[in-house]
Amino acid sequence: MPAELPRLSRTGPAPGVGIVHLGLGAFFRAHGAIYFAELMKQSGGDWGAIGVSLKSPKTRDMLVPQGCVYTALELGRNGQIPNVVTSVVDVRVAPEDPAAIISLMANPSIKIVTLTVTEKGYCHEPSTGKLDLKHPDIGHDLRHEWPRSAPGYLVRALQRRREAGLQPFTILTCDNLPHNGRVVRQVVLDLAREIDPDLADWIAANGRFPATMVDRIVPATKPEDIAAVSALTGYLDLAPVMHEPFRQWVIEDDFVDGTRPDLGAVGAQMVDDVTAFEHMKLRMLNGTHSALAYLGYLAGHETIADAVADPVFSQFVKDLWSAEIIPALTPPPGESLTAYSESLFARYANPAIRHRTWQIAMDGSQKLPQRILSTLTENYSAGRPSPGLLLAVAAWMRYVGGTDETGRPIEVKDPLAERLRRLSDAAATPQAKVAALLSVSEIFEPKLAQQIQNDVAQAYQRLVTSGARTAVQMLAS
Ligand code: CS2
Repeated sequence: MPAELPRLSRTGPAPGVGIVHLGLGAFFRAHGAIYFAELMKQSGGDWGAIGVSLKSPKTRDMLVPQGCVYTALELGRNGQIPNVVTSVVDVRVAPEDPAAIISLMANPSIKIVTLTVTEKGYCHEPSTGKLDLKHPDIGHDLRHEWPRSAPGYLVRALQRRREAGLQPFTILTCDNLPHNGRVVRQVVLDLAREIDPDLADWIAANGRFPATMVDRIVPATKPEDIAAVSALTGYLDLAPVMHEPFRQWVIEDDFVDGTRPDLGAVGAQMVDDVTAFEHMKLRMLNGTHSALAYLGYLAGHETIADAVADPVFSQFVKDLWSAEIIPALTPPPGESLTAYSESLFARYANPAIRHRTWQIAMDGSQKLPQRILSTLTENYSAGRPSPGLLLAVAAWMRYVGGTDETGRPIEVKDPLAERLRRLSDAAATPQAKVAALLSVSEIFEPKLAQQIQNDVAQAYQRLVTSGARTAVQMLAS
């Protein structure tokens, strides 16, 4: 690292703060924070954000010494465009001082709490959408005033605002969950009801939880990216983010007192109902991302771009869209799903984006239902064959078994990793492994599990006998 370079720092005054963001990771810094920065550049307003890390101090330790500004590097096919993002004003680490986070969120200047806490951060049961009262962090938050979980912070801060006679903040979730607004509303109300039923009634009456669809491909920043940003800009930035040129943000226009920044002026789409956009994106983008991640990883492809550069996988993903996913979707107003699939393919193929299959493979137990299983459910009831999606489910099962095709261990990151591994190890045959994994009812609804069991078992057997790449190739013939 060229240590003699000057460190990036903030040059102008920091904006006023109207937003607290829970779970400050690369995605929000390369997406929402850029919309807010552009908005303030265009028309002012106090829409700066204080980021809160719910676990690790890493982001704070990198960002605070450089005034919380950072480089967002756009990686297009024709070059790289650095942009210094100034809308994040401070970063706090929640476990170091939870009381200070509650006070911050209860401050009347805070109008919106945005969240990217990943699928598992909502502590809900994916099959019912209800708060998982057995979740250890929720158990903690029920017994203690100072919380650990995202729902805990939201509820305790709303409680404080109610006591102070303030309005709630709008809760704007930016995670890839179906009905994400409804999910966050449900977990907040469930937790509030356990703590104080009157608080739950007040939140139900006054709170707002607009659903959103967020989209931008943001691979994790690698050490070599930091060096590349230095070489390009002449300064040292220890917390850059890498992103593709494309971005999309569709937001339900439902804010407390109608108070919101004019995000439409910087390209967000404000709509009454986000459902069709959300289904399109979760199933067409995230669904094929996960399918390419498990099958591509097993076939030895490091990134999505590498996978779709392989003709076997490019045919596979195109067939998934046209034969299995699009037929089960209703296009959002003004969108052509075929055109959307073509633009997705071009985004995947962008060689400048090194988005690792291993990164996308993470947390599959939390991702499969909305990305792949929802389409499978609809295809089974319509009598439509889904050989590619079934193979993707089998590949996930192979992957969580923990050994790749060359016999090397896979580092499986998933909240259910240990349990999945035990289930897989305890079963001797492909059929038995598939049956054991399909019994995990947080992931698979029993009816679907029964419907897909034989087909997934055959697909799993093909993966074992022929390997992932050949199994994918066999689908086309
Ligand atoms: C990816 C997403 O890591 C993953 O699971 O599928 O992060 C994806 O890149 C974004 O949702 C794109 O908007």
